[in-house]
Amino acid sequence: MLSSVFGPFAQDDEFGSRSINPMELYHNQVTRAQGGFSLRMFHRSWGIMLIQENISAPCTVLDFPTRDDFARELKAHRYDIVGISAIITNVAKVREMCRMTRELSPHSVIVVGGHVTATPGIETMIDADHFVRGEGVSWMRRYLGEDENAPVRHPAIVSGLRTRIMGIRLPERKGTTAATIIPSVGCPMGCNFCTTSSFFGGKGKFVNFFESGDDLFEVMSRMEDELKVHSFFVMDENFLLHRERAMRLLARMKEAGKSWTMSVFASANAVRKYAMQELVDLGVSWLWMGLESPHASYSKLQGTDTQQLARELREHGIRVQGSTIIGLEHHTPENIMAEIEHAVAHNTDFHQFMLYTPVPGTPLYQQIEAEGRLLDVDWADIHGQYKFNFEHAAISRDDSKRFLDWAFWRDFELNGPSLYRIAQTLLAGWKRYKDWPDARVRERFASEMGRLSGIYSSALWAMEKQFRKVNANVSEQIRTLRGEFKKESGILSRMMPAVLGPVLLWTTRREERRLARGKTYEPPTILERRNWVEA
Ligand code: B12
Ligand code: SF4
Repeated sequence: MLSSVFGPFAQDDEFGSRSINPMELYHNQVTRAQGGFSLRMFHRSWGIMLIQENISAPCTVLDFPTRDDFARELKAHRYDIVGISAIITNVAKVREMCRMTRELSPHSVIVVGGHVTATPGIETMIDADHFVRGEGVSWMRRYLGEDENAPVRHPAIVSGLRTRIMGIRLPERKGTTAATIIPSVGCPMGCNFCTTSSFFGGKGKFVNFFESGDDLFEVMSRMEDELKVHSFFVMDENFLLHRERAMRLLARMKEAGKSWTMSVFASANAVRKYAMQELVDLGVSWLWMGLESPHASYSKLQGTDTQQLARELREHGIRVQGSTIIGLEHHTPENIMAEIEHAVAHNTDFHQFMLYTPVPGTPLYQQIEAEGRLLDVDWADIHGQYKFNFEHAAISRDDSKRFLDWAFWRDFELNGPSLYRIAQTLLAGWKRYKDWPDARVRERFASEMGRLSGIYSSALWAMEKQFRKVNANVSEQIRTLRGEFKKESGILSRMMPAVLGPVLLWTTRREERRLARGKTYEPPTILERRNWVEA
């Protein structure tokens, strides 16, 4: 059995769950200040899905169990191996799961994998047999006596589940949600704070599962068939850095007339290796990019005017998700507001803010430890969304939280709900590409506009009303955008806001009341068996 750690997640408990740290990407780290407009969704534990797909042994994946689910599964079957996947924040849950396994399934070999294994002294904290650092597919194959160098088979992964926005849960029909593709793990850029880079070898290293554009094209075509999708969430820390692979993929897409869209992570220096047109041709529709302070010395940003880059990308219909670190070494209470204003002025579609956080395994952690500046903080509270875990030269722990919270709020207040911003980007892309000669590109924007213009117009109607009390100027801008949508939409979509707008306003207000009462959301427990023969 391969299991992720147990929930519930979005509440404070003795196993390290924290209400501030829900199992939701956007609401946790990106749109958390956006109230009823926050994008809420869950993502499966892809690491164990990948391992399950690549071994021939009968294997159960148990995702987001409760403690009772985990105990029940341990008792229901005789598992030779119990593998637990976790990150450092959840180390106390791993300890408890190992204790439970020893008690309920004493014959099982316990294997702990994932980022949690970088926790200093984990061998003495936790009763497990193996701690697997780095890439897990090859380790598990080797352990089971299988060929560790066999090609990696990609599992069919629906990228997100139970998506919710404006108080409404979106319907989950086959093909409506992107497929996750994992081309590689790690990143060769080796930024000093970056845990994914250091976990898979650090500077200059990473592990590629699919070497070439041809390999990727094959995987994506298979996912298109199996999941009926045309859009992909590419889980690669720096997808665009590998230009040769991306350009070969584009050539294959062109040959086959594929009008796919892709959400990718890439550093600014990697984005700059491409002409805008190449990105659009490739179907890049969502770009997650670090926008660290202009005074930081990260090579990934060098020579790039990131504000201009963000603007340009959005003008070409590419949604930009910025990511900014709060509490870099040079930040002080005097300069940090200006740095946050600089970040917010990028006016990206989404903006993630994270505290500068020395995490075990990274060069930054070693440095701060050597300088004696690490603070004694519970692992469960070291996740970048609460307070510093180190002595900062100029900013106190409590102030770190205040500045972080302010950054989220400022971005929301000044730029409006992210849903409004992505509608803006879609419209810009549509206007630019609706008559484009390449049908693959034209169709992509046309299909999104066709499907969503009525829905966006209705959401804009509700946002305009609801946002008035936050920022009247932005509410006016939302109104203007609604007018533009009206001009560009067909007759049905033009009529939709009159009906759907008030409904969305009502559901948003209801959601805000629920949130004010402390409502939180939990991922569902999922159990999947592979190569399974009932005894
Ligand atoms: C998707 C994701 C999430 C999802 C959750 C998915 C889930 N179901 O758990 C969401 C968005 C909710 C999330 C939340 C958080 N996340 Co997160 N997340 C990721 C992300 C982007 C991708 C993970 C992934 O699937 N990678 C691809 C797979 C293939 O890689 P992998 O998981 O590492 O697995 C490989 C190996 O580690 C190993 N392995 C993994 N498990 C096991 C188990 C066994 C038995 C074995 C043998 C091997 C093994 O084998 C796998 C294949 O090689 C990573 C960044 C990244 N690029 O990895 C961050 C990352 C894992 N998250 C991180 C953090 C800090 C968080 C948050 C605390 C951040 C926050 N404040 O919002 C929260 C925690 C939420 C909570 N309550 O637990 C950190 C972990 C840092 C650390 N050192 O512990 C990462 C590395 C991001 C980063 N660079 O800081 N996250
Ligand atoms: S570019 Fe991004 S993923 Fe790569 S090492 Fe730096 S922070 Fe990590």
